[in-house]
Amino acid sequence: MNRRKLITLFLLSTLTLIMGMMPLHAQDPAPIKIGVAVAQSGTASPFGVEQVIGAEIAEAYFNEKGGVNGVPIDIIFQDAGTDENSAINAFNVLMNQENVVGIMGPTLSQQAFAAVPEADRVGVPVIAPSNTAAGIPQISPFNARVSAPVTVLAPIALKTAVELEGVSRAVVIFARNDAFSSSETQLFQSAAAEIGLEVAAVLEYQTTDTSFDILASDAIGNEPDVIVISGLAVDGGTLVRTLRELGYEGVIVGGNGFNTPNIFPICQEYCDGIIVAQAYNNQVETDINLEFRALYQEREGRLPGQFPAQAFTGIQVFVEALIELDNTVGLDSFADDLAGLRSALNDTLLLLEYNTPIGIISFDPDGEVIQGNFYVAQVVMNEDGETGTFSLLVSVNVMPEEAEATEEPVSTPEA
Ligand code: 1QQ
Repeated sequence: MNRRKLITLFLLSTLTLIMGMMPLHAQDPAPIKIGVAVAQSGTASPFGVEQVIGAEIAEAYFNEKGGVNGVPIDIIFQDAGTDENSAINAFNVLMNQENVVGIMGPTLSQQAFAAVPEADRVGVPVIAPSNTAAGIPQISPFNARVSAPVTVLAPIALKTAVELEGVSRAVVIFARNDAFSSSETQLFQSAAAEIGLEVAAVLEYQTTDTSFDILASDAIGNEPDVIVISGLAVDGGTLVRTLRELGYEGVIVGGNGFNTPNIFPICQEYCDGIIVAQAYNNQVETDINLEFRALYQEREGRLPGQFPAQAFTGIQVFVEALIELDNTVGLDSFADDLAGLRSALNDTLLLLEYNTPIGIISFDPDGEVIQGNFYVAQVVMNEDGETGTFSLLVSVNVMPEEAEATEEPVSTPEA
């Protein structure tokens, strides 16, 4: 064999090898990109970091189960910060540069009112993992939430405080520059009126405030036996701390902003006793929750709270809707039609029922979550004054078709 034949043979066999590899490569489809835009920085990050953990656990969990009929999902994180503009920017990067099929985010309702209209313009489905203010699903037909509205949660917490602690005179405090806090306090105030709880004063502050001495003195001066706070984790936790330092000994009811163990290092031993309503409880023994709880505990060395559970759920909604869409229409049929895929995904996700760590959920046509189980917990701090648990007080079942909520007190602590 001469040199030229040898080269030709070499080239031919290399070509065969490459061609042999090509179909294999073509069968290995690109992962499906799902965007997550939550608060990885700023004062909402106590919630956002927990949401990242929930989303990462979901990514690994569903990929382990085969992703979307064999195609893995790839979660693209983009820090949505704590303000409106950062959320808008994160949404734009995910939609227009990363070409994700859908977005889970942002963390705050305040941000959602600014960022979701951007997704609406482009036609990208958005799952809100923690936006609880009134009006969130109505921002856009492309917006659904897995975070139950405060309409359900706030009155439950207040009723529990009255029933368990016998309180009668409240001071209500809220952060006026935050959409969620302003929305939640309305519900606390009307729930107070409904159950005959006297409201001695309604006081306001801003989430950017750093000193709460004047506010706390003012609140205490009204001689309440319960103080009801609608704020976020850092400001709310600092307010609790200040109230206790100034000698307040009554009951404290916190809203959804208190629903993360990340408040523990903020109010420390003074977090003890805060009553808070929750849309998730980690003691629920469904298969999916036991799996989620074990994965979270293995990774974080503690039990999960509401924010990672809702974030896991948001990703689950996307994955299961994508599987349904693939089974019915075939994701391949969209080829390069990303807009068509996004729109079909939005339509599909609104129609399904999901068995998730937060229970069995579905959506109404607006994208409002339909969820049956809620809980009231009380913070129990450990000796170290840094760690603690949400101990379960009451479990509430509010199925929409039932006229009245049934309540059963629970004795098992959340541990
Ligand atoms: C909202 C909230 C916050 C407490 C979530 C982090 O519920 O902004 O709607």
